[in-house]
Parts: sequence; C-alpha cells; structure tokens
Amino acid sequence: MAERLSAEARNQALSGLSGWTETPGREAIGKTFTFRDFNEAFGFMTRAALVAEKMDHHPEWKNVYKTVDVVLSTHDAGGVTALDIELAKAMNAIAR
Ligand code: HBI
Repeated sequence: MAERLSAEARNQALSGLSGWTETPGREAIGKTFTFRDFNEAFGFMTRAALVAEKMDHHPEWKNVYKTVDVVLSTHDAGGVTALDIELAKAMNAIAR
C-alpha cells in the first residue's frame, strides 16, 4: 500500500509537476487542463484513463467541454502518495 507523503515531500514533488497545486481543504493535488476543444479534452481523458487503469489508481475528474479538472489523492492512504505524483506526471506527458 502506498505511503502518504509528508507535506514537504509533497511540495518537493509538486515543484516538478507543472501546473499542479495542493487542493485547498483536502489532502490532494489538482490541476485544470484546457484543450483546443472537446475532442482534444476527451482524447486526453481516454489516454489518461488507460494509464490509470494499468496503475489501478484513478483520478477524480470533471470535464466541461474543453476543460478537464483533475484531483488526485490516494483514498486508501488518506492523502497524497507516490501514485498520485506518478499519475500527475503521466497526465502532463499526455497533455503536452
Ligand atoms: N484510486 N485514486 C485512487 N485512490 C485509491 O485509493 C484507489 C484508486 N483506485 C483503486 C483502488 N484504490 C483500489 O485499490 C481499492 O482500494 C478501491
């Protein structure tokens, strides 16, 4: 089971994750991705979903037209773990 990161480990990891920030009021990290249109946004979600499934680690996300709001947290650990950092990195690579 992935271990919850300390605040400083989380902030350290965030410094290498462009666009991701701590989620106010939650032990989680979040980012809003904006794409050219819905097609691009949903294509991103499709690819990210396959990575999440392979990791067995899933995002909390909301899509409105060309934006995708993502929140990552490890429910089992009650906070942010290396799994969230790994999935965030993968999402940034997909959205590049
Ligand atoms: N995804 N983000 C996230 N956090 C979890 O704790 C989690 C998950 N996907 C599957 C999963 N846990 C399973 O291992 C069960 O604990 C639900």
